[in-house]
Amino acid sequence: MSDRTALITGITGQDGSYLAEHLLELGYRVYGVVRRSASENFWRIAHIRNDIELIHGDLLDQSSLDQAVLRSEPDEVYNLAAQSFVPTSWEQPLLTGEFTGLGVTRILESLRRLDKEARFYQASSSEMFGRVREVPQTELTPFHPRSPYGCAKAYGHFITVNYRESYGMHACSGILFNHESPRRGLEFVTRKITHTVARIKYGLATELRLGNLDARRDWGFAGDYVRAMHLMLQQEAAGDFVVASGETHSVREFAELAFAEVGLDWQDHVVQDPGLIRPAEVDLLVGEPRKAREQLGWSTTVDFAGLVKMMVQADLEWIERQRNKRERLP
Ligand code: NAP
Ligand code: F7E
Repeated sequence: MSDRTALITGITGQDGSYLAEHLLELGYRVYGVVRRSASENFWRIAHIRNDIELIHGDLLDQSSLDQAVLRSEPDEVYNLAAQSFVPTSWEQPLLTGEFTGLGVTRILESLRRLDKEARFYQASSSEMFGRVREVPQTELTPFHPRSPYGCAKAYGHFITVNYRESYGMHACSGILFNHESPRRGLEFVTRKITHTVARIKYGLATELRLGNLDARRDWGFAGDYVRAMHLMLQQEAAGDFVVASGETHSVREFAELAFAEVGLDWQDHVVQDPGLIRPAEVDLLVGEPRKAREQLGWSTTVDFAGLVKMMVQADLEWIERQRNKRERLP
């Protein structure tokens, strides 16, 4: 068992919930930063709500981050909070820059001034590679972001490197490729597909509207990827690591497999919607996770087909539970 303490921003998100579970299993005391909201959004952490401590704070508000650091006295800080949906970053480029970019500096500043010994993890993204300069992408591949989100993440990445080099902080950046799960937000393409497939199967929908079917992503399971975050902070020297499956698949392939999982043909239901095409696209992402495998001893437990199956089955069960709940209502 560990006597270590972790502070997680973005604990209500997909990765935050899996990371909190993982750290609790390792015996950590876990604190999470949550934004105040009129209606709580804690469904991903409901099952561990009594095992963690939540602190109100916002990446826009320096004093709340200071308070979170002072109250939790963390050994490790995981900065997972961000405006993380790429299309929204074109609609709200300034806010995305504030949360996803400058927010990283705010939390680094809290640590620099109050707790320089705490180890820091920054959630960097394959979206920084954008119009890719080489295939596959490694820790040394130059960035060419293609969205305001990618630009903000590139800033967050380099400010993390800068605090490591300027102040000797143990600050790591995980360049994570797409990772998914039944806890993924419904707006992301994988969950949009699996949730709609389940709705179609139950007769609640007939079509699935998608944008670019040819876009290729390197998709993995979020539960695997949060283990890599923790491993990075256990290394003697801080560094940057690509975390990826090393395989690439198209949106079309994902849809084909998801419909096949429930015995349907994707071509009978998928409609291409030009309104969902992005102003600039990242066409081909595939990561080379050799450094993470060799230095961290990290590996995946779920492959592409396993991920699609897991997500479709979870959405079928979720809809089934909703139906049963409704039937039990008087
Ligand atoms: P997510 O589900 O969208 O979660 C984002 C989290 O950030 C939520 O808990 C959200 O809180 C919180 N948040 C947003 N703005 C905030 C603010 N101003 N102050 C405090 N908290 C704020 O994202 P995810 O998929 O778990 O991803 C985790 C991190 O990894 C993100 O930084 C993302 O950009 C990055 N990343 C993700 C992937 C991926 O494939 N999933 C790949 C590479 C990098 P609310 O619940 O209040 O909205
Ligand atoms: O899109 C295409 C879309 O929104 C994947 C975030 O976690 O991973 C995520 O960003 C691809 C794109 O994820 C639809 O054009 C087609 O090419 O699921 P997504 P993303 O943009 O890759 C990175 C690594 C992050 O860091 C981000 O935080 O799918 N696509 N049709 C569609 N995408 C969506 N959302 N909806 C569609 O209907």
